[in-house]
Formats: sequence, structure tokens, C-alpha cells
Amino acid sequence: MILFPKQQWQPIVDQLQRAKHVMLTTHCNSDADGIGSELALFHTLQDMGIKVSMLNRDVVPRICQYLPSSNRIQVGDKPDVSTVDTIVALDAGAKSRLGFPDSLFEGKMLINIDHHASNPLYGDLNVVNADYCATGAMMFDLIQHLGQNLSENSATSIYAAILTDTASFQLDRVNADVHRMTAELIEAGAKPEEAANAIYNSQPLARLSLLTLALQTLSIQHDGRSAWMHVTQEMQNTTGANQEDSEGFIDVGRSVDGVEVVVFIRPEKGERWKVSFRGKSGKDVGEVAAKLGGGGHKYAAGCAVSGSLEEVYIKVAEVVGDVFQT
Ligand SMILES: [Mn+2]
Repeated sequence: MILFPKQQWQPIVDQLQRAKHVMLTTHCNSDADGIGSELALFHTLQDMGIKVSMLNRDVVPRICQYLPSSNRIQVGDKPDVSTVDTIVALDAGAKSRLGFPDSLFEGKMLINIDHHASNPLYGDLNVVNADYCATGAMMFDLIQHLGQNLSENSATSIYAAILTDTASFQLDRVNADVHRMTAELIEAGAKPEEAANAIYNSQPLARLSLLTLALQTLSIQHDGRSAWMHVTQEMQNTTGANQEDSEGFIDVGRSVDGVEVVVFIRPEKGERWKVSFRGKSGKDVGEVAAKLGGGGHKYAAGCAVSGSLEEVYIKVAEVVGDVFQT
């Protein structure tokens, strides 16, 4: 089954087949969709006999370390790419999100494959389609267009991407075809129990200690329709948790009855904060994030805001308030 038969992949298929050395990459602070997509394509191109390497700006997150060949992803911001002729950017909504200097891309063919509606088509070749529930689902179609079978390694990688980017099959783009694809992934060797244990049931205790502190900041605004929560650097220090450990805390806010917009704020660097949004019941948080210079999807988006924590709350509240005007 092809998820989106009308999506044109041929120019990308042609380029991958003629490439001498392909480098795969994904966005900074990578997640299971980016890494899963990268690994799925890595295994497929390798099976085709194409020289392929993987290079990311940031380290592979803990929840992805069980994925086959995740230890082959190189990390750094000044890599040697002299032999690379084709770079594939996966799940990155903007070129800057890759975290590399512009010089890295000079003289290379850049392929941009992504499912963020706000993607400005920064590649030489682009497939950007926000109807896909995950970039991993785009790999599911691309592998078939490459004329390849879904290997166990690729299926395992795509499964992790789909599971996490749909918040465990909860989000709006999950339909019967997504479940048909998932059935094919399992038939090809993906193991739901293994994925659940690696992704959801292997939390460091420090993460739960941090969650305890974060929950004390939970506040409900807009007559019960918005939920707000934050983590500070001090909380991370106290609990011994790191930046990655607060991943997914935002889902706790979304679980509150009547809440339609969730805002989660966590430290990025210095006076800069990462603000994440989740929406439900028709509230478009992609627009909220865009107004603050970020981007994303209708029900999952984010941006970076500078200032003190109090200032960030005020800046974000101004924009979130607009959502409830209509
Ligand atoms: Mn994604």
C-alpha cells in the first residue's frame, strides 16, 4: 500500500540512484521521527549498494538508542563532507533547524523531505507534504518508490517514528491508512512491545523527579481551556535531569479535561526558552507558533522565545489569547 499515491517522488528516486555518496541528516535536538526516518532510509540505501552515511548536529536521544544502527550516526557541527554529493534532510521544517553552517551544503544536491506545513522548500529537490502523519510515513512510501522491500530494520525504525509523532496513534492525521501501514510494519518485523518498552517504559528516575516539580507549575487559564507548565534550569539541576528528560511532559497538560491548548516552557540556552504547544478540539497551535517565529503542525508546534521566564509567559499569553477570541 502506498499512503499517498499522488505524491511525486521520481526526481528524488533518480537523484538517490545516481548519487555517489549520500549523507542523511535531521534537525537539531533530534527526535524519534527524525532518527527513525534517517535509519529507515539508511538501511534501504545500504541494501541497494549506495554509499550512505548519517550525520546529525546533536546526539541520538536515549529513546532511539535501541534502533538498529543508531550507533552509526555521527555527531558534530563541522563534519568532513568532501566526498558527499547528495544530502537528505529529514523532518526539518527549516534549513537552519539542521544546525550546520551554509558552507556545508555548497556544491551538494540538497533533498528536503518533511511533513511540516511551514517548510519553505529550502532544498534543491523537495517533497513536503503535511498530510503525512510523520516523516517516517514518507519513508514508507519512498522505499516502495525505490523498488525496495521493507526490511525488518527499516520497519522497526519507521514504527518508532510513527508511534512518537502521532503521540501513540492519538493525533488528527491518524486514519485507517496509518493503521494499514502499521500492520505492514509489524508484518515486516517491527515489534510494538519492544518499541513501547524502549520509548515509554525505560525512563530514568530523574525524569519523574523533574515531572513532579513541573506539575507543581501547572496552571489552567482561559476558563479551563488552556494549560501551562514549565521547567527551569534550576529544576533540572536539582533533579539531575537533562533537557531531553522533559520530552513528553506537555502531554500531561493535554490530558486535562476541557483543555484545548497546552503551553510548555523549558530552558534552551541562557535567556532563551523553548516553547512547545499542543492543541486539540480544532485549536490550531501551528498558527500560534508561527506568530512567535516558530512553526509546526495544527496540533503540535513550537518556537523559541527570549527573556526572563515571566516575560516569556507574557509574550506567549498575548498570542495564545487570540486563539480563544473566535
Ligand atoms: Mn515529524
